[in-house]
Amino acid sequence: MTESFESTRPETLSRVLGKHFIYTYDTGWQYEMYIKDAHTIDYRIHSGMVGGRWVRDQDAHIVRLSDDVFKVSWDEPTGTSVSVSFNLTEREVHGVIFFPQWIEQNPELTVCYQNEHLDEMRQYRDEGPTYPKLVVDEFAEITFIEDVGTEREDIIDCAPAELPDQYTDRRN
Ligand code: FER
Repeated sequence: MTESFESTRPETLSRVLGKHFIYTYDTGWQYEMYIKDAHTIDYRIHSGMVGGRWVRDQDAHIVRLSDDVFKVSWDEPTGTSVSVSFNLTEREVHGVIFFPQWIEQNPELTVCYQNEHLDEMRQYRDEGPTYPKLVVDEFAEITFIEDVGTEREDIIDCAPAELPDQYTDRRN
């Protein structure tokens, strides 16, 4: 287990806890995240380099930067590190993803329901190669937000699929 220090203060997170987001990066990569509680996210990747991948109960560090800006950061069992900031007022996201070299070479190895392959992912991570990492830093537009409350197991509960327009067009 990696040592971890964090500044998450649950009492500051009421505006983001229980939120369910769908957003599209400027690259066209489409992601979905559910903020399950102050330390936990579920997510699905609908399209992009690792489209088809989905994960539940990922431990995350979640902080409030202002009334409407929150940052969610975590370290994957694959060795990928991610930090995603949500601007709720402008419905804008900025994400930075640090991919180990082995994922850039074979992204399909991570395309699965990760919870059923955790040991396999840690093994790939430890085999590498890790460096040089692929750093992807991109803005995204939030196309769907709803507040579903915390601790729900029925928000992200199956593999990603093609999303209907109502979730991918921000005019909705
Ligand atoms: C995101 C960017 C990257 C995100 C998840 C990832 C759910 C995860 C990438 C990976 O594990 O390969 O905005 O949100």
